[in-house]
Amino acid sequence: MSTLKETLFKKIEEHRPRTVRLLKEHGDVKLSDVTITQAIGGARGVRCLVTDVSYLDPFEGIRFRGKTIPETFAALPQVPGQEYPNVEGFFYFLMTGEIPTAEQANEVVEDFKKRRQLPDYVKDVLRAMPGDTHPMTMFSAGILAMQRESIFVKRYNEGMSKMDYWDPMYEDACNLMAKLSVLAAFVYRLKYKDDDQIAEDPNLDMGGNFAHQMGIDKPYDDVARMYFILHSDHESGNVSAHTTHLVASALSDAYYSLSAGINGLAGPLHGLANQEVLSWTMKFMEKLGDVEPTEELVKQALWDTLNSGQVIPGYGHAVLRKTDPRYASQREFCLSHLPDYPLFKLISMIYQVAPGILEEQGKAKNPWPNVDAQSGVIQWYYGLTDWDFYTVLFGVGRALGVLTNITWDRALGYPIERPKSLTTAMLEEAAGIG
Ligand code: CMX
Repeated sequence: MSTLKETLFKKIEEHRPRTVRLLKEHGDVKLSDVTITQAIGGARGVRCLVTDVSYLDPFEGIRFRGKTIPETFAALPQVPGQEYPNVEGFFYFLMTGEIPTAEQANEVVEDFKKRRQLPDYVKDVLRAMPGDTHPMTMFSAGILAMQRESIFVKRYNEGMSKMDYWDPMYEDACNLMAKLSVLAAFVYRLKYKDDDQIAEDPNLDMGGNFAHQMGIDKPYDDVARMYFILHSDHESGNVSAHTTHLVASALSDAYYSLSAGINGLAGPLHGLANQEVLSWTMKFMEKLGDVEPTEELVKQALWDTLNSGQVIPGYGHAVLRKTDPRYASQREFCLSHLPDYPLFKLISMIYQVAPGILEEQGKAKNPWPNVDAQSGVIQWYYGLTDWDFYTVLFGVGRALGVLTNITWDRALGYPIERPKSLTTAMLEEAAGIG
């Protein structure tokens, strides 16, 4: 058994009695009352999900296993010649809550290398899709096509104790996680580079091999590492995490569950916002022609968007009430790597004016930028200008968190999810107007 799996098992055995005790001795303790606004309004703020993988504070932002983003980057083993840690070591941390040693992180790097071969039939499925298929559809279809590989299904059909569910779920999670960046690069080169594929490099970790298979030079390997880690997890209530968890709760395997979560990520109010940000910005620049962008012109364009009933992509959040630290982290990267890049300057100008405009409009509860407002400019700078691919990058990263979560869901025996619905007449009756 690998060190990661052994450590995970130890953590699971330590954790199980905590969940059992809460259920047995304190199951009636109330966490939330649900209002009519919450029932109609997307369950905002209803506290009814449990995860220990990450926690999102509205003002501080995300903590992975108790650590902020800077603390996470500082704690993970540094790799000589790299600015960012290996994604594989971060996966170890998310799964177990323990910072791996360099050796332990490297063990996951080597393990994932053995698992990352993309089956040929997946390539055939993707090649059969029309050329104008959205890359998120291709990414999701590629994941779903691999469902026949599920070890969970095989073991389940053989007859397996509930206590063992986590083991094949973990194996599926690792097999998938190892393949996702290879799948993403395949989709990219199929769709935008005439299917001119680049063979994987067995000497490289996930970030390095991804950059290599995308055909983008250094430091894109570090960009990929940073990007995948930053997008990994945002507690459990966001659409991609919640969907993956929900589907897995029916004991659907990791392939079914992740593909479903990726479909949720493909919505413009969620992960697709990163493509929308670039699309909005490029349309704005196109309209300007040779005219230099100014704050006044940006303000006008933002108002035009709002007045036409559309949202400003990359701004606002259901939980956050300040600038997203994932935005701040990418902004720091830009300030050190591309401070004078015109597109970065424009994105910074939007940051100067958009929050004020959203406040003036008075609708958005959070006028500050989220992760998606800053990510596209980095991709663009390194030559990845096909912005409809950006959400696939988000998807590779998000898988780190959601696959960890569904492994723990099985370890802790979380049941099939099934909230209760009411009719409108019932709400009226509860409100005393029925
Ligand atoms: N531009 C314009 N209006 C916005 C807005 C924005 N960026 N953010 C919120 N609003 C509006 C909402 O549409 C809503 O309007 P209605 O009352 O007419 O329905 C009102 O403000 C209140 O919304 P809220 O409670 O502040 O925000 P929600 O929790 O409902 O939605 C989110 C959150 C992210 C969907 C929303 O802020 C939004 O649409 N942002 C733009 C899209 C985006 O960047 N999404 C990415 C989020 C991060 C991610 O998941 O990747």
